Amino acid sequence: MSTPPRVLSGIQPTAGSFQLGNYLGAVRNWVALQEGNDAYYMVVDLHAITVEQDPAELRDNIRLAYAQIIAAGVDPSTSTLFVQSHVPEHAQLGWVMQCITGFGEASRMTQFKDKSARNGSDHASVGLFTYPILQVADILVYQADGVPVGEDQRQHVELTRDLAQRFNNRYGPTFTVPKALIVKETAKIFDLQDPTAKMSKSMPHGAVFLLDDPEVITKRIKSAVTDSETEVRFDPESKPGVSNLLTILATLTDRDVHTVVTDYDGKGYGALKSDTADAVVEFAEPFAARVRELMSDPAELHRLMTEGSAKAREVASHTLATAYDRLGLIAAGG
Ligand code: AQP
Repeated sequence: MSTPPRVLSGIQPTAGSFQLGNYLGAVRNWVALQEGNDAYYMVVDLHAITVEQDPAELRDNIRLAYAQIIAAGVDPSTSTLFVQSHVPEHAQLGWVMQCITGFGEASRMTQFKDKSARNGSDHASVGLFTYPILQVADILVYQADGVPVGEDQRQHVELTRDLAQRFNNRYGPTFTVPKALIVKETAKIFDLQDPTAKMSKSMPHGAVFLLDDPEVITKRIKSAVTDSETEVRFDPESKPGVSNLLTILATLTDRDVHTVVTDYDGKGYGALKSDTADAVVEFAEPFAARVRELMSDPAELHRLMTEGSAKAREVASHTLATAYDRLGLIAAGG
């Protein structure tokens, strides 16, 4: 029997709740990818600290992120679900990868430019600058075959492939060269107040947080920015607000967006908003209840984290030891 492909992905604990885009664009696919793949999913807490975090909030957010991944449908007994900082090999291999990355090469990563501009470039940390290289290590340390990511992360997977090949050429075959799994039908969800920007945890005014109360979620969606026309049509260029609502509704109800549009023949934006709000609440209510249940048993949550990181370390420690050896480092005690 051939071994199933290994896939890997992660999410940052940068807020107490996932926003709808995190779920529809990422975690929902993780659930589907558990089938037929050897899946590794993680809460990337070391990436979250590239910007300043309040320690008490971060601690809560790591647990909440872990619980939300399970509540969304990732099964920790099927997938390897862990917290990045529990596996020190990420940071260790991250250093190795930094040492084979050119400064110019790192400077060309567009996400740094975007994120540092958001935070004011004078305040951007070196960690934010090098985070794509830590991401390279996150992927290579598990010898992942595929990385399910959104289009915005394609450049980072390219960097991963370049660095894996560079290392392999210099020191001998060590790393699997992974492929980006850009899931075509992956929904990109836009900000409800500025539908030209992606929905983001760090832009709370235009985001739908899945752990918010149903009334808050409904109010958010009902006050989404649309346009001055009345016709419900899928046209992301000229009707980004309405198209975003259609994408949300279609993805949540597993329908094609063009099929959804036909339901609104002769109906206005009010009906679309109301149905979209209902669909989000229908998902979010049981999701939040499951998260509360998981959070009410911190010992069990911690046990799952510990088990997940132990499974992850079995692979990561082996890869790191091989990479160190290829580089000419001497194993301690060996
Ligand atoms: N709006 C979105 N539409 C589709 N996918 C999205 N993702 C995020 N926003 C959308 C996907 O969610 C996964 C985890 O994201 P992350 O938390 O690791 O980083 P991010 O992309 O920076 O997410 P946020 O919510 O915007 O967080 P902050 O505000 O902290 O930067 C990724 O696969 C991402 O593509």
